[in-house]
Amino acid sequence: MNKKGARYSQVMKELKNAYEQDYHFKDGGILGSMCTKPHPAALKAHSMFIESNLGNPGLYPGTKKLEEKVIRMLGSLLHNKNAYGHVTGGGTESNITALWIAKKVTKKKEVVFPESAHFSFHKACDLMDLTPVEIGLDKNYRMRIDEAEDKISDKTACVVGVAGTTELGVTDPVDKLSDICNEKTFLHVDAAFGGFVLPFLKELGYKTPDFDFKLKGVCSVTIDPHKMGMASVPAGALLLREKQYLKSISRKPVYLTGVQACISGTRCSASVPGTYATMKVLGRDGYRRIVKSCMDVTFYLSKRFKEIGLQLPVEPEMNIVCARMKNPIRIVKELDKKGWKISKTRKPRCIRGVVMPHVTRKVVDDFIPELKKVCRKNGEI
Ligand code: 0PR
Repeated sequence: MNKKGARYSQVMKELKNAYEQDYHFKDGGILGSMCTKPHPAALKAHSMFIESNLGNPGLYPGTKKLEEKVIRMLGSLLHNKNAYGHVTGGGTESNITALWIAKKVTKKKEVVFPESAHFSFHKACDLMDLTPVEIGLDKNYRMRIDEAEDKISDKTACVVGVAGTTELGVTDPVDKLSDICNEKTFLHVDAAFGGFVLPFLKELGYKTPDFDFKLKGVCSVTIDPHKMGMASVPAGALLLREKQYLKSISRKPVYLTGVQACISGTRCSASVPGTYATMKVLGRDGYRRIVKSCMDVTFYLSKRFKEIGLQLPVEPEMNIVCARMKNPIRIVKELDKKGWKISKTRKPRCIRGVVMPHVTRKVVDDFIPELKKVCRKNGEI
């Protein structure tokens, strides 16, 4: 820092320069992100509540009430109007908190999750000295239930099922996990991505698996408003079936104005009104329209992948499409140089398109010829 403050206009010029170096959803080249341009209501609400800090809730009773309403709305989306929980900084924080609760409640150490689970579960195991027990995948890249059943034991602190895997967007057989856990073993569902997709796919008439509190064995669910919920970053949420789960991690520091039952102390709370405003303005109809339009583009992208001779490991179940590649790293690198930001997967080796609302048919039409050239050059097709 300089001794003397710099000119405001000079600093703003620097910020503008940095902003221009970033990639933006509106420019169309981002095909590998699970986030998108937030809804205008989120932007407005977020800037309005920029001072809020739910780490000290007594000072922000208005924001606190909005958080309760957000939890109720998310709960009703996930078949539990009476769910407990809080808004977090995202899927990682929600997943770590879920395992923290499971550890406290059960006093056990093993966490059973599929190989396809997000790496936040490994972070959680590292942090809390829990033992990961990874389960293999079936031919559709879902958790193998026979293996899970074998490995769930009296040492299990938590079983995790994923509703919308990060890489392929498939959903584990959570109904079967719920039966196996039978309300005795803690079952957490990571619906960070799928939570704002599956309920609306169902309303659109798709055959979708049950994954939420409708299933008796499900104890907690991660759902991220900052992904398909169209809210401003960072906005995740953790929902819990029982009040005692929150109590197991709560603290009441004497110098603060309320209880904290979460990892963060001071926390970014502007995303709470951001999420509230977005959910209220969109309503179920709004989300259904968004999911429908993402799925239309998803099917279009998968058709165009096949037309240029690529193979899909699975047909898309939500708005994620993967195409097999011998060398996805090289393909992604070459596309990157041309301004296309698509991601890759480890298992199976693929390039991965996440069809968020900013990925339109026009984006696909511009992308496919470039992809074809790169694939031809590298002997992929
Ligand atoms: N659970 C699942 C199923 C996820 O897909 C993700 C994130 C998480 C948990 C963790 O969520 P947070 O990143 O909110 O903590 N999946 C993406 C990933 O890590 C997130 C992402 C978002 C990646 C935007 C890129 C990007 O531009 O790959």
